[in-house]
Amino acid sequence: MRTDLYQGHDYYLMDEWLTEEHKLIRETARAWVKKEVSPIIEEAAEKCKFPEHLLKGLGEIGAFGPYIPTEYGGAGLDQISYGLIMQELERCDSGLRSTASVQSSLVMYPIYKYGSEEQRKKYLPKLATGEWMGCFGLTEPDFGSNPGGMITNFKDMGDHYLLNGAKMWISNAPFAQVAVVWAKNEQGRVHGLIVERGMEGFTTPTMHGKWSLRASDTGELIFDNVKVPKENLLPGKSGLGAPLGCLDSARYGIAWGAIGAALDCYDVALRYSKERIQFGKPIGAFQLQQKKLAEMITEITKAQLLTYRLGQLRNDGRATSAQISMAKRNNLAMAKQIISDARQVLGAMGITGEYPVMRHMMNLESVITYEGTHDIHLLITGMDITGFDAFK
Ligand code: TGC
Ligand code: FAD
Repeated sequence: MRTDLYQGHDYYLMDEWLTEEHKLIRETARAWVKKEVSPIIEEAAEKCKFPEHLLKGLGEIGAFGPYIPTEYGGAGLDQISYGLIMQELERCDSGLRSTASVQSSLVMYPIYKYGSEEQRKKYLPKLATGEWMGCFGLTEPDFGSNPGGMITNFKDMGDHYLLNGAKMWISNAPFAQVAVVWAKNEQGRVHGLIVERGMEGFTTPTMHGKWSLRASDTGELIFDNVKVPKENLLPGKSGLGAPLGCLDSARYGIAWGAIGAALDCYDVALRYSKERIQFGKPIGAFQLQQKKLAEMITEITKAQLLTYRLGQLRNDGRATSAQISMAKRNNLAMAKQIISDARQVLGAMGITGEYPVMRHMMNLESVITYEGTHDIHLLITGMDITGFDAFK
């Protein structure tokens, strides 16, 4: 098993912009990851199973609902803190970050933002500790990039709603106690419903055969005449803007997470380039390897600057959805390129589980697709700057 020797990289001295609390939060997450996750992550990815014993620890480091107010069990932190935690988790594995960002931004956030006071009190404290886990059902077999076409629906039966349909590619579904599900009412309006494990007609089959994000559990959500109590409807917002508003928060976390994956691969490649001798010299002494490493730290630094600024805008409540799309798209493309170059620096060792590079490379194939694909985010930027909608 490889010892996790990771040290952060801060080429433009951005730590000077962090508070002592930010640094403490980052160090706490990093130390926990090194002790509890790094030693087992490779095996979890091989087995294609999220290590559920980690949930309690994720709750303890504040990874579930970092920015949800403390009165509901959240950590009450700012957006930079949230980003730093996501960066440290994805530095280890995208699946680990995925588990935390779904819980925080796609389950706790909609319940906090659109839920009733009773719903907040019932669900948020248990979700914050990881005692209950949640998942977010938006994507359907025939509606991925275009969730507005969804066919999952519910009918008002007087004393309850009757939910029918299916969701696919749902992170955390196989073990979640709670699902925030987006479905259309009889008028075709999208609403969020809280569906609980154990409700008759609700099943969550695991999806098998993934070569990416293997340390995260992915499943389907099947609703076959599920009776959902009326008090489980999220009353605060309806329409497609409700689920898309949650995506803003998750996409922001992913932008930080991608930097984490890139930093890990840069860190490994830099160290390897100083140790691996060929032709009588460390390979880091050859210009071609230096080009790769120099470009890696340049691109990481640019992404760090972009994302820190986005965090400031979010703290001020001024970040737009299009700005978030730009960061998610840019940082994923950046991380994918860096990981590909890092794999080359490592030669044959780069394809083994001895190093994390190949696992990160496979993970990012999911991350660049979920929460809006690379192309969808480009079209969001295109629409923002031209005013023309090129989706349809
Ligand atoms: P469009 O007509 O543009 O918008 C419908 C309504 O939504 C509003 N809106 C937003 N509101 C808040 N935040 C955003 N980011 C928003 N984007 C749009 C919009 O203003 C409008 O409001 P209103 O009041 O006028 O009705 O919708 P469209 O059907 O044309 O679609 C636009 C498009 C393509 C950008 C959108 O559908 C989209 O983002 N598609 C990508 C789908 C996606 O990202 N799915 C993610 C599923 S969840 C997931 O992947 C979790 S992985 C988690 C993990 O494991 O980490
Ligand atoms: P499609 O929408 O079929 O797109 C296929 C291709 O067509 C893409 O390249 C896309 O960019 C392109 N395309 C589509 N529309 C246009 C257009 N208008 N113009 C140009 N190109 C276009 N979803 C959830 O709801 N909850 C989850 O927890 C969740 N977790 C996931 C976990 C994993 C591991 C993965 C892989 C996915 C997950 N998803 C989840 C689903 C994810 O959000 C969708 O896969 C994603 O939104 C893309 O949808 P799709 O796969 O159906 O691709």
